[in-house]
Amino acid sequence: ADAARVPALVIGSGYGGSVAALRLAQAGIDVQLVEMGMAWDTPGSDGKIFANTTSPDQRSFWLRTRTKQPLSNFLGFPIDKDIPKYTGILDAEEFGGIIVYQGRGVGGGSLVNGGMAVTPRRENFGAILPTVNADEMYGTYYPRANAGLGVGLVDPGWFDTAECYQYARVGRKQAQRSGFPFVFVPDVYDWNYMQQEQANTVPRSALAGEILYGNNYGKKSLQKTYLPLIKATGRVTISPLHRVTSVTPASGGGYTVVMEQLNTTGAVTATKSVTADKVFFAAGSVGTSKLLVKLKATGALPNLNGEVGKNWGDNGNVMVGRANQIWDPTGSLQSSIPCGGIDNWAAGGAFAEVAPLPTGIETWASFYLSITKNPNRAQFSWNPATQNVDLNWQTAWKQPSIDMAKSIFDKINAKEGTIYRTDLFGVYKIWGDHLTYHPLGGAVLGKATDNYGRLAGYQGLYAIDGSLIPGNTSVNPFVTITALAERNIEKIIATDF
Ligand code: FAE
Repeated sequence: ADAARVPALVIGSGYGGSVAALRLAQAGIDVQLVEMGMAWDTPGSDGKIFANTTSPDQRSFWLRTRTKQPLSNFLGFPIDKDIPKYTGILDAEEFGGIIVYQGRGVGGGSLVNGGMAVTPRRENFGAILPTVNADEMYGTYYPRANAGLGVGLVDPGWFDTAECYQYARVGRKQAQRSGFPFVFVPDVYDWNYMQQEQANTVPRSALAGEILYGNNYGKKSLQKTYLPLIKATGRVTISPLHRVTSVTPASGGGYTVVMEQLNTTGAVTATKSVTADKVFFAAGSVGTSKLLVKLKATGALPNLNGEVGKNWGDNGNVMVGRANQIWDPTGSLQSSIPCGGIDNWAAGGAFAEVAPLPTGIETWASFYLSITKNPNRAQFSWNPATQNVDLNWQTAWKQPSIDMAKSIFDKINAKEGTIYRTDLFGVYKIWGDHLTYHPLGGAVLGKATDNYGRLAGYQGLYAIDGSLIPGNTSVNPFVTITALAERNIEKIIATDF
C-alpha cells in the first residue's frame, strides 16, 4: 500500500502542472505527474516527432477520424481530411456553441501553441486578477515566469528585412497608416534559430509551417524548459497516457485518485488508483472544470462550492482575414510564429496578433487572431442524462468580439480600399467566431478557491492552471498562467507542507 501512496499528485502537465511539479520536487517533495496525452519523445516513420501543419496525419488530432482544422476552408474549398484515430496532439473539443482547441501530451498547450509570451500591461492587471497583489506579480512572478519559459523578442533590425516576416511588415504598415500602434510580441521561439532557418543553414521548423501539431526544432515548449528541470530533480514520476477520472477523500486521510491508462487508439487498458496527500488540478481550464463539476455533482467531492464551473471565458478570441491590394503581397514564405500585434485595447477593446497564413503560395491575405474584451461568461454543468459536462457558451456571444475587432479592421479596410476575406471559415463567412485557443476560468481564484488556489471545501486540493483566471487576460494567457502558478505554489509549499 505504501508504494501507491504519494505526497503530491499533479493532474496535467501544461504550464500550471509543470510549475507545480518542479517547485514541489525542488522543495524535496515526491510528485506523480499524470498526463492523459502522450510523451511526444519518439519520432514517427518520417523521422520527426511532430507532423507538419500542411500535411496532418494521425499525430495531429486527439481521437478523431477526421481533421478539424481551425481554418476549415481555403479559396472556398473544405480542407479537412480523414486520419486514423490516435491519441494525437491537438484536441478540438466541441461544446454546443464553441470548439475549444487544447494541447494533449506531456507539455500540454506548450506543444501546440504559437509561443507568444505576453505580459499584460500593468494598468490592465486589476481587471484580470483583482485580488492578486500587482507589485508582487510584476516585481517577482512575471519575471520568474519569463525567465523560466525562455521568453525573447525578435531583433527589430532583422525583422525589417527577413523574407519570412513580410506578412507582419504589411500588417505593421497598414496598422500605422490607420493610426494604430503596432507592438512587437515576445515569443518563446529561439530567435537565433529562426534567423538560421531564414538563412537556410538549419532544418526548418517555423519556416516549414510547423505550429499547430508541434514544432520539431526551434520552439522552446515546456519540453525544453521546465520539463528537463523536473526530470533532473529525480523526484517526479511522469505518467503519460493516464487520464484521471476521480478524486475522493481517502479513509486514512488524503485522496484516492482513480486513473485510466489509455493505448494510442484511446482504449482503456487498465484502471489504477493512487492515494495522494495533496492533489493539484492542472488539467487546463476545461479539464479542471470538467473534473471538478463532475466530482461535485456525482457526490465524490460534494463540499466544493457553487463557484466551481463558473466564470468561464474565451479570452475574446476571434479570427479574420483581409484581402490586400495586388501591390501588398504578404509573401509565400511565412514564419508560423507571429511576432507583432495591433494594440487597440484601451480605445476599442481589441489586441490583434498579426498572424501567418503559411500556405506556401502568395495569397495577398492578411490574417489576424484578435483577443478582445468580450464580457460574456459561460458555465459548465453536469448532464446526468449524457453523463457529460456541458458548457453553455453560445456562438452569438462572440458578437461583442467581432464588434471590437472591427474597431481595427473596418478602419484599415477603409484606408487601404480593401475587403474582408470570405473563403477561410466556410463559404462567404468572414469571422472565425466558432472557436477559442484560450479557455480561461471555471475554478476562479478567490471564488472557487482562496487567494492562492486552495479549493474551498477540502484541505489539500488545489487548482493551479488557467481555470483560476476569470475568462480574459487582455493578451495571450500562458505567461500569466505560469506567473500565477509560481506565486501560488511558493505560498502553498511554505505553508501547507
Ligand atoms: P494546459 O496547457 O492545457 O495543460 C493541461 C494538461 O492537462 C493537458 O496536457 C491535458 O492533456 C491534461 N489533462 C486534461 N485532462 C486530464 C485528465 N483528466 N487527466 C490527465 N491529464 C489531463 O493547461 N497562449 C499564449 O499565451 N500564447 C500563444 O501563442 C498561444 N497560442 C495557442 C495556440 C493554440 C493552437 C492553442 C491550442 C493554445 C494557444 N495558447 C497560447 C493557449 C495556451 O497554450 C494555454 O492557455 C495554456 O496551455 C494553458 O495552460 P494550462 O496549464 O492551464
